[in-house]
Amino acid sequence: MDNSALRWKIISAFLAAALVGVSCTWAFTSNGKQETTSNSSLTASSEISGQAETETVLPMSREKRKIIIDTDTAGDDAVALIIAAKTQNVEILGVTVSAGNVKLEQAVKNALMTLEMAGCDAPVFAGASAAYTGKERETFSVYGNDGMGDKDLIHPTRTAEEKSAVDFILETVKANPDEVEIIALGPVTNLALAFDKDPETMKQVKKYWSMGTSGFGLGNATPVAEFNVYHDAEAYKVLTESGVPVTAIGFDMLPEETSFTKEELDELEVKGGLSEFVAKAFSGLIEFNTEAIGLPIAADADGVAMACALWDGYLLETQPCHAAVMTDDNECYGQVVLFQEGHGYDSGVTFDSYNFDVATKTASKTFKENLISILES
Ligand SMILES: [Ca+2]
Repeated sequence: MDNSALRWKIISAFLAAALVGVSCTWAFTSNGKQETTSNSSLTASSEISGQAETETVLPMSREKRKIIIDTDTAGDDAVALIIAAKTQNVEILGVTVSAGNVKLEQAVKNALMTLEMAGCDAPVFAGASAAYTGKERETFSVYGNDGMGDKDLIHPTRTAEEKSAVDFILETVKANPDEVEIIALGPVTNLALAFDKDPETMKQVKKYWSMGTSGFGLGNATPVAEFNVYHDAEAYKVLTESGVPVTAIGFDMLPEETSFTKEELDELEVKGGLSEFVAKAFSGLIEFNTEAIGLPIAADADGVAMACALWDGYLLETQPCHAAVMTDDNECYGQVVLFQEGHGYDSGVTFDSYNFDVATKTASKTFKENLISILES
């Protein structure tokens, strides 16, 4: 299908949806939670030549968005990049990279390769190779040594831009004040360094999204810490204490229905194109989880975070919190303690600011179906 035909199908479907009264509104519940309600469906029916035909409509952002993606690119970041590249009304101004899942050079290559596969020419900027404190960062990938399943997928034809990630972020935000959203999929070292260099400009970011924290569940790096925060808790502390609005999608937003089974990935792999690319990139995670937890499944934290940020009707509920990041060198390193707004604590503790919105409910059952539609588009 060429682009114009695809565009017309999407427009037609949305007009049809509008006629049956689609609505998507923000509301505040009595306990202070933000809630989105939507009766929109990501599939729409149309009548062609007297025959009913159901067509899948790609998930989209109804508002035009300008985004910067900050990533430590491995398999699940790759899926998130593909989602962003393929979601309607989203302009990726640039992709900034840090070490995390894999070392910086490998993460940059993974980002470039993924964008090429997705047909996206957004520029890529290399950022931090070490943690915010300057310590060499130990990388760890559950996606194989190259972060992409060790399937020899990585042959990008482009290279990263000369400009540093921090300079790109600051110059871009300055040129588009209160218009740019930053979606962070890895340790937020690049963002913390940008806050250090020019905090006033970083306050002109429209909104920050973070795949980070364990939400209200357990961690994956340790029992209390989620991987991205654990890899640079000092950087995360800079972000949470800056006072900017952050929406965090924690590790507890990955219910089983968002995970792929080995059989599902095998089915994707034979389809070729982006489906095969993602299936191969995730093969390392299947192997890791089979050994670590006895389950041959692949969850996609960054993909889910991107869906929360960009897809209309996917993020259903958030809880405003005050976030306190633990940075002492002990078993609690990387834990984020979430004080909920509107919740009375026996200690009587309250805070001036509850700028850290934590995802508590998503349309998780739609994630895989929508992602597969994107991979096949
Ligand atoms: Ca990541």
